Amino acid sequence: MKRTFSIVAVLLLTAAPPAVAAEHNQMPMAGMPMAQGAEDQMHAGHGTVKKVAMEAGRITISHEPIQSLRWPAMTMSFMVADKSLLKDIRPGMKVDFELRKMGANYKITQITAAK
Ligand SMILES: [Cu+2]
Repeated sequence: MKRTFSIVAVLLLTAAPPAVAAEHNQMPMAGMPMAQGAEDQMHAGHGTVKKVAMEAGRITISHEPIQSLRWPAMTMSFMVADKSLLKDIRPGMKVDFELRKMGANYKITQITAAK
């Protein structure tokens, strides 16, 4: 057991985030169209609300394809950047929303009833 732990520790140290980030910044733009700048890019989505979990800051949406992310239509659960975004949102509503990559996940940064 102890031995397993030390191997895991070595692997974690090897993959230390700062080294990876530095390497990533030095990559040329060519050949990686979507990756660079994806962190602060906005993506617009449209869909129907299936479930709202305001306390958890989560919402489930059956969304249409999102071209800018190359996502097909699907039903999925999203975190919202701020729980208060959900205060007027109810299941069954058609909504327009904006996604932004925050850390490892895409979070909803704006959501309104579709016009
Ligand atoms: Cu999706």
